[in-house]
Amino acid sequence: TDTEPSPAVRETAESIATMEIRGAATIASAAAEALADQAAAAAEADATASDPEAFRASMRAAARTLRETRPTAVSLPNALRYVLQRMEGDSVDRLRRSIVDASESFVDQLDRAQEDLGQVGANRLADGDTVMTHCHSTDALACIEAAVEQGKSISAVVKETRPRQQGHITTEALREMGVPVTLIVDSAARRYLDEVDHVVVGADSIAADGGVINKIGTSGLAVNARERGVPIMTAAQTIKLHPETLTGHTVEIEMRSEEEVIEPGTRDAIGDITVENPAFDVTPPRYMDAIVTEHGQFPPESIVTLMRELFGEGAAEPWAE
Ligand code: RUB
Repeated sequence: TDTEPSPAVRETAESIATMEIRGAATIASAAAEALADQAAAAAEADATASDPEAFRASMRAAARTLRETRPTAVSLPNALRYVLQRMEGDSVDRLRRSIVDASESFVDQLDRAQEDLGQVGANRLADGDTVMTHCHSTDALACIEAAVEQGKSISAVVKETRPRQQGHITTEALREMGVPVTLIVDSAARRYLDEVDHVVVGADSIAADGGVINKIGTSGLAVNARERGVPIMTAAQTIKLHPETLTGHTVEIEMRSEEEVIEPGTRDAIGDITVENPAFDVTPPRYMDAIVTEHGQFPPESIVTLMRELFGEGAAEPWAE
C-alpha cells in the first residue's frame, strides 16, 4: 500500500543493516533524514496526500522499518522518537512541515552536541599526548580534533577493530587532522598502552548505572587501561543515553553473522564448531574514568541524573501501530 515506507527509507534501512551507514551518531542522523524523506514522499502519494491519519500511519511504518535494522545503538530509537513526537497538525501539509523541521533541528543539535563535547573532551588531553582509539567514533574523534585545534600536538595508536576494521576509517580521519597514526592489531593493545596517555572511545548506548555499551573489545581495553594506569574516557552525546535502562531494561547486544569472522568457504574446512560474533560489549562504570557529553564531563556513576533530566519521561514508542 501507499502507507508503506518510501524507497529512500528502505534504502537507508538497508544501508544501516549492512553497515554502509554505521556508528551511532551517523545512524541517528540518517534515520532522522529518512523520516523527512518519508514525509515528503507521503505528502505526494495518492493514499496519504489528503488523509492526515494515513499520513501519520505511514510515518509510523517508516520509523518501524528503520527501528528494526540494528538493536544496540539507542541513538536510533532516540532519533525516531525525537522526530515523531514533534509530528503535529491537522493537515498533511502541516504534518509534513513539522516532520521536516524536527528532522532538521535534530541533525543540527546532533552536530552542535558533537562540537560541544569535543571541547570538553579536548580539555582532558594535554599537548604531546598519545591517545589510543577503538572502532570508529565521530564523538571520540571530535575530542581529538578539538585538541588539535587548541594547538595541542596529539598522536594516536589505533586498534584495527576486528572483524570489520573500523580502525581503518579512524586512521583516515586522523590523518586528515594531521595526527600521526600507528595502526595495531587488537591483541597488541595492552603492549602499546605503555606508550599511551589516554584512551578515547565512543558509545552506542549508555545505561542508567553508567555502563558503557560500545564496540566489542572496549571492556577488555578499559580493564587493561586501568591495570596500566592509563585514563579512559567515553565521548558520547546525550542521544546515546538509553532511557529504557531507567526502568531496569538491559541493552540488547547485536549478534552479527559468522561470515564476518570466518571466510566464506572455510565453513566446511573448519567443521562443526560454533562461531559467535557479538558486535558490542558493556564496560562496567568502575572501569571508565569519565563520560564526556555536550553538557560536560560526568563520572559514569552519576550519568543517571542527566538521563532522568533529559529522558525522565521514559521510552515512549510513537511508532507503534
Ligand atoms: C560503532 C561503534 C562506535 C559508536 C560511537 O559500531 O561502536 O564506537 O557507535 O560512534 P558499528 P559515534 O561500526 O558496529 O556501528 O561516536 O560516531 O556515534
